Amino acid sequence: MIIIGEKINTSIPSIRPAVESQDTAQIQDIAQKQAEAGAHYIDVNCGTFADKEPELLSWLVRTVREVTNLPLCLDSPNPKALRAALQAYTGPKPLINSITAEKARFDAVIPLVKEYNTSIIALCMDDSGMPETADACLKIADGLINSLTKEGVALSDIYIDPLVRPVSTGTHYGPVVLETIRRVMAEFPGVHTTCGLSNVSYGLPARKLVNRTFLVAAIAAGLDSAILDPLDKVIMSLVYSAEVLVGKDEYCMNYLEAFRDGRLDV
Ligand code: THG
Repeated sequence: MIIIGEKINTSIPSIRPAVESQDTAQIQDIAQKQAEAGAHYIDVNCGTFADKEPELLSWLVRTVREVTNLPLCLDSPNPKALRAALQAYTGPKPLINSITAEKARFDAVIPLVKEYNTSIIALCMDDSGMPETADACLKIADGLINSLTKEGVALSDIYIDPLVRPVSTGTHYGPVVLETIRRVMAEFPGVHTTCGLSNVSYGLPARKLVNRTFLVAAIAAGLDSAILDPLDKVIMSLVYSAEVLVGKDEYCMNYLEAFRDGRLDV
């Protein structure tokens, strides 16, 4: 499971002032903690600062890269911010978060993917909006995978995100995501799937319970990457144990290592 650590995001109340005041120590501390907790990518998002986003995102890139060798997940819909971040970036292949099948956004982001040789998260969304059925989601995913590979992007650099919506606003949203994950993984071998968990529980009490249960269901459907809080010991424990159960942890090595390190919540 490829873990994308979500904690450096200015929509989190404690992060917003840290980014605004360019508090290097606080951002570096959160980056290091996520790396120690087992993240494979560190997501950076300062989307709440619309006009200062290029400047702040590149500051985040430099600040985080100083303390970790992990690649970054550059989380912005804004091509100007993404370009500034990529110019500031040195290190292992980064992950752009994200492109969509909306024509203007696709055309603005694809040159960055090619020029900087990045991996890419592709959201199941096009100019007609967000799909309501797994069939519609698959059709968009199929189009995105085709367009990206035509541009020379390797299947292993593509992460399809079905876009999780709150189950409190539609009973079909849970099954749509799970079916989309299952079908993308079956029909496009080599492509990754990823998603953010927290939207699923929006509007419900005890949200963590719903997020955690959803994660396990999504792993059972084939999800091989997730944007989540790696400092949540319970959620990381569920990742390790679910991966054993779906046959993705040979000899239970990762699970046993996590146990030995005291990283499992039991
Ligand atoms: N797909 C893609 N990118 C995304 C999302 C997605 N980027 C943004 C978002 N959704 C994922 N990132 C976050 C970051 C923080 C929180 C939720 C989603 C958040 N964190 C709280 C915290 O850290 O304090 C609480 C975490 C918890 O306890 O669950 O709210 O869907 N491609």
